[in-house]
Amino acid sequence: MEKIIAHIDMDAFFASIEQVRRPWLKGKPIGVTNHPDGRSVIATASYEARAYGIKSGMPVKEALKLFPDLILVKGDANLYEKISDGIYEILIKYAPNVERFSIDEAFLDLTYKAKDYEEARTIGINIKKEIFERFSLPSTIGISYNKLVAKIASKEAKPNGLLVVRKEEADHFLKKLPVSKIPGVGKKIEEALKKKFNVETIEQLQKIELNELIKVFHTYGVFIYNAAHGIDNSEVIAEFEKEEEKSVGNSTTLDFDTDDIEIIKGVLRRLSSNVCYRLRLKNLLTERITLTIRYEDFSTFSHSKNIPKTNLDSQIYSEVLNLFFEIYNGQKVRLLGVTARHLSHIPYTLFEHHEDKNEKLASAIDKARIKMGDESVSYANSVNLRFRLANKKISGGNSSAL
Ligand code: TTP
Ligand code: MG
Repeated sequence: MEKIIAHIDMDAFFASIEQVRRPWLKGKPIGVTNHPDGRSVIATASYEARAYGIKSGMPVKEALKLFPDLILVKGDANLYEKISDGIYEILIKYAPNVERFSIDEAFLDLTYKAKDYEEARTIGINIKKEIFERFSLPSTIGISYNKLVAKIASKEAKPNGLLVVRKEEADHFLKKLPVSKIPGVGKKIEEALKKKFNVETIEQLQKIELNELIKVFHTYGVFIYNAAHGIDNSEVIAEFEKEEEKSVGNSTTLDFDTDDIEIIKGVLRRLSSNVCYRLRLKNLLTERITLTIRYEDFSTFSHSKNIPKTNLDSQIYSEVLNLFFEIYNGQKVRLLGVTARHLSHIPYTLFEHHEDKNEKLASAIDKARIKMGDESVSYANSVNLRFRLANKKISGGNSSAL
């Protein structure tokens, strides 16, 4: 059955809120920041300020150089979160499946709520109206047959818009857009596509074969290929379903058994990086790390540690390394695994430079490109099961056997 998905994104969210509670700022070029004294970055700018080139993530100093009359407003994260909660309360009245994607974005699965796109459009109009009546805030909605195209549609319809892209219209709609409109395609990927394939538009990207993209971007190439063709089979994950995520793990059997510490360190670094990348994709932090070692004789040991909440490569790698040296017995290693447990959702990151985050994601993807044996990225449960099947010895001390 073809789905009907809506993506809602509030317009200049923080700036619009500030313009509502300080009506004299309405229609003015404002920038919301944590430190109006110039030490921080612009979290977001009103559309009036965007006309002067002011963007999210821009250092305040740079913004003032570009447009000295910019009005700086100190942000109020608690208020924005409260309003975000209020918007969510409105959305769940319209669809049981609502996925909160960021502080001001959500996906709604309207498949069983709307019999066709016209009904979905009416629901969209009503949602926009109710949010405006309750909070005086403008929003934009994209409606399509999957999350990807719905999200691109809402971006194209901004501000205060509503755009329906039917499945049969999607190809035409996507073709004319630059590749940067694909969510997740940041500056680095954009540059690589230009350099390697001379590709700038989605229409040009559609002409590149899947295997060519995989050669350059590895698994991320599959995502880029699918996105260019409007393919996205991911589900709208309602908030109550999200809680089920218990662990994220990554393990690999090495190409050859080794006791070369440098090789082992390299593999642990990549495993940590892959786990972190997956955590970041799912907006999760971990508080417990488990390292698994299987030696050449198939004996398998695991060792865990509670750590401060994180999803950063460097922090997790250094903890994993400590765990390794605490239990390593000098034998040749056959398999290594890193698992993150005790997961929690990241509180909405405010005032963060999202472009940096994308760059971090992109560099994590780059690292993941390096092939490591029969690398398997999987959830810990399935990894555990496979380990249990092959497990021979059980370790003592404070390590726990799988
Ligand atoms: P966005 O939805 O990306 O931006 P926006 O709502 O301000 O504007 P648009 O109309 O283009 O959707 O982000 C939502 C809020 O998240 C934004 O108002 C402020 C905050 N934010 C940051 O704190 N830092 C950032 O780098 C970005 C992009 C957003
Ligand atoms: Mg927004």
